[in-house]
Amino acid sequence: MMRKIFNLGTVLLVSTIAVFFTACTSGTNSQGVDNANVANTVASESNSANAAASDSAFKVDFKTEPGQVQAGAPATLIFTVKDSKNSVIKDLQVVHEKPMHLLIVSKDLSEFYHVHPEQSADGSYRVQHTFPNGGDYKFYADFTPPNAKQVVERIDVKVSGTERAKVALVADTKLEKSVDGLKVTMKPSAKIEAGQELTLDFAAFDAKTGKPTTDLQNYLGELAHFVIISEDLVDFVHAHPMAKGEKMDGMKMDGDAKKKDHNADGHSHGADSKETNKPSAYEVSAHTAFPRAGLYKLWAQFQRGGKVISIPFIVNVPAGKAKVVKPANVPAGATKVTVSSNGYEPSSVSVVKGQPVKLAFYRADSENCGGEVVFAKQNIRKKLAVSETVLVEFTPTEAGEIAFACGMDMLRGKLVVTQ
Ligand SMILES: [Cu+2]
Repeated sequence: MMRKIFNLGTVLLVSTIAVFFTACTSGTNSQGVDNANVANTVASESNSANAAASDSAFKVDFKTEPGQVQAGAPATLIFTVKDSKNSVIKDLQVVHEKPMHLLIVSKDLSEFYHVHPEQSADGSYRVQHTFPNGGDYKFYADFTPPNAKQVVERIDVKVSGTERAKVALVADTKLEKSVDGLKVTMKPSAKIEAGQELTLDFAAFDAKTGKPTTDLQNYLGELAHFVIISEDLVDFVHAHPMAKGEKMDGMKMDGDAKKKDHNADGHSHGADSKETNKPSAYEVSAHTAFPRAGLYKLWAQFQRGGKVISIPFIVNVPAGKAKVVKPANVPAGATKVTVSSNGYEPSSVSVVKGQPVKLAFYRADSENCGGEVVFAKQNIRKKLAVSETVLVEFTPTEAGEIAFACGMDMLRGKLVVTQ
């Protein structure tokens, strides 16, 4: 019994990390190269912000049966995940009830599919899918290898057969959509602009009566799933709802007490309307950011009457206000640490036990989630405004490593304390 409880807790913790990891890292992927070629084997794009925290590299061997996918005919999509030593990884973590989430879009973003490859005996993950039209499709295979961070593998697939006319991507003038009897509104908590962290607040209504829905069902363990993709297909965000009133520093996970709290939070994701202090069953929020200026398409997925309903929104993201960028103001004796979409630079600083440490954090731009720096052991937490230089000072009392991270525990660095 104890063991069961522990396992459940682990799964919840892992899945909650994945939510924020996804939303948080989107900016770091914006520098990724969009490979337009049809590729059968694609190496994982390295995630520079997290390179320091992860020493593992994964790749996905992708193939289809038949080898050339035909519009209108079922095809089996086969993904084999391998580690850097080329051995097949057979035990991907189950995140939101599935080991792999596969998001498929047509290159004009007018078609969207969310399917789940399942493991077969040889360790590959397979799913059957029928493409209605010929043309270019983009796959985002979202999975988490054991003891590793989430990986989003991008794969280009060409489907032969008759192509339909391209659908132009045009920003919505009204953030209210009805699909299959479900009306959903979307309200951003702040003005949408590149790099701005915000929450998107969704409310679901019965399209006929106009009344808030009371019959939404959990879909893959959550009340809703959100997928956001940029027009150029480079940025991909797979986010999940946060409980109402949940603060970002709820993500802090230093120490056992916090972990326990956090598991409790995990249970509240997915909104049970029968309990008080929980969001009602028709409103959900996603914490995210649109990394760059340009058009984005977003799909909010709900389940009702056993059917998954995808509600699309198209938003135009303007460039962030031009900010007066001040150069770093590093006092004498301080070590400058730059915070950007590359993470902390340097990410490791050598210091000496018993000698005061003076770090000058400088956040170069807003296109990263490093708005706060946390030294958990030292109980130091400082806000980092863009282009301000913020000093962190203390004296290490023992040799070893002292970790620091952003408020969401995504960007990571360390001090190496020598005797
Ligand atoms: Cu999924």
